[in-house]
Amino acid sequence: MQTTIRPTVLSPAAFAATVLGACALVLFGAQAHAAGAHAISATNAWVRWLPNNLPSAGYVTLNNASDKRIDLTDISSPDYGSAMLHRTVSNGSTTNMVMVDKVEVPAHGSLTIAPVGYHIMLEQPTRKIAPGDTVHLKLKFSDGETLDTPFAVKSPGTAQ
Ligand SMILES: [Cu+2]
Repeated sequence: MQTTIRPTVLSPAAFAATVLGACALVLFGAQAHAAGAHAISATNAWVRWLPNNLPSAGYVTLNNASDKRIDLTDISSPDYGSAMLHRTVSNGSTTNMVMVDKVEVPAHGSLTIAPVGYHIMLEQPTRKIAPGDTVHLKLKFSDGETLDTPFAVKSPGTAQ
């Protein structure tokens, strides 16, 4: 076998592939950097599932590692047509849910979205969801970051 080295001319397709490859590397590098710089992290993310297409409730603890207040401002999900932040308000005999625009994650602190208090109301599932599944919620924050967070789906009897 003999290898000959010849000057090569890249075809337009090969050239495009080379350039796109380089761009993908740059993008990957940028994302890796951004991931390391996230101020907010999510732990203990789970969904209290209810049967018969009843609304489910999402719960999560958000930790803010930065020295600035950051608000949770928007929630969306590929798994639900509707995902909203709600607060449970009780005044004596009645309990109501009110929609909340945003909620603060204090600097160097945490926000616990837990039963009795805040919840993420999840309605209109886009697929069949059952206990044991994982659903994904995109949590958007006032500093511009978006946290794609996996939530463990649990049956109503499962307390945490
Ligand atoms: Cu609600």
